[in-house]
Amino acid sequence: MQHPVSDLDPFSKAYFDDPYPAQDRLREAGDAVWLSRYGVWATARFQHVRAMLFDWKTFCSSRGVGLSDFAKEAPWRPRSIVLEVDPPVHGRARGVLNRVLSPAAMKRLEARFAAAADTLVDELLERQHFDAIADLAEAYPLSVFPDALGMPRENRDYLLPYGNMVFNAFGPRNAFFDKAVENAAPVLDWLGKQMRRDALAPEGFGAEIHAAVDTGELTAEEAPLVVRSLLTAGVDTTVNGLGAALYCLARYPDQWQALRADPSLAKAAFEEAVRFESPVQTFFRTTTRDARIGEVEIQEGQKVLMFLGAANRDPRQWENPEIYDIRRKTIGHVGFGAGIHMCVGQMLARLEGEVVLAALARKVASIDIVGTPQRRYNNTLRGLSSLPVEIRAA
Ligand code: OVM
Repeated sequence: MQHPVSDLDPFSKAYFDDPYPAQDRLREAGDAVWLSRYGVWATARFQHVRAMLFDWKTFCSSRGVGLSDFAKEAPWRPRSIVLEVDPPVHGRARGVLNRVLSPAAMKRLEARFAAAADTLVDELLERQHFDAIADLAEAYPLSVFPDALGMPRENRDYLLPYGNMVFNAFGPRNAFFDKAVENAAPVLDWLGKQMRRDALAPEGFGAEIHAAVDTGELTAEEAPLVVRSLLTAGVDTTVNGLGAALYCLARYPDQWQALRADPSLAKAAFEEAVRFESPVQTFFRTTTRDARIGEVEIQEGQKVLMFLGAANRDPRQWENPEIYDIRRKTIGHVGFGAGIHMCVGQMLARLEGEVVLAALARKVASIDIVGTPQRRYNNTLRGLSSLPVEIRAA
């Protein structure tokens, strides 16, 4: 068998600390590479990641989008009926979420989300010194998303440990996973209660999902699971997207100045941060039949790891990919995926990113890193746990 092989562990601390040299090697090794440690295929090239995302008939999601193959192992939690299914099942829950998170729905949230961003940035300007992750990248989504969903108030901060658990669970059962599920019981117990129709406010994403039971789009058993998808995918992802943008703008002062000079670039600055850091780094697919990735032949029933982050830095696709450039044409990046499973919350994420960065651009003169950034280790998500900063008012 003539195919590239690598013993890289893409779920290790060493890799997370500096993934770029390993990503370069994977991309250069071939169209697809056998990862011998895990017995899975992988591709780090943009062209192939993109093609896989569109070819759901060959590269399915219904056997799980993590390392575990649902055809061989029971899922660790009841499977998501959006993420971990294929058409035609996928279309029903997805259709409901498309409507709940539609552009019209986003328009209705815009003023409230922008006001919350302004208020938070004003508070942070009073403090000057703060942690850009805890006090902004986490605090902002937690101040708007649970209300938009209509969640009960109690234990809303469980959203972060819960997300950390699920995104670690897409990888191997390593030390990062073990740590994330250490105190799972109370969080999972809480989660079960948040999904129910009677727990959710009469207005909000949650109520709108449950209303799809009345129209026959979802069954009463399915609706709580669709709410669970929002609880799972709605916070940690955005936290790391915002964290990525803040880390970029703090590191690259010329880009920060460009944003200040033209706050209408806020949306673009967020999008480029999603490309540049790729908060969701990887997902798997499973082959439903014999397949090809470029020149490499892959048999039916194989797990294939898509390196979204590496694809977003593939020099075959991007000019100077390692440069954060808010004027870049980011169209086509796979930070939100692509094809039928492409992030259903992307417009909500962009709204949050845009209003936070626009508020900063209008009100803040400088962002300085005043302590050592700390990385948060997660099998799927890339981001920091701490970014001490000092800001000055414009
Ligand atoms: C879900 C789900 C969970 C994690 C991520 C995600 C990025 C979806 O439960 O449906 O999308």
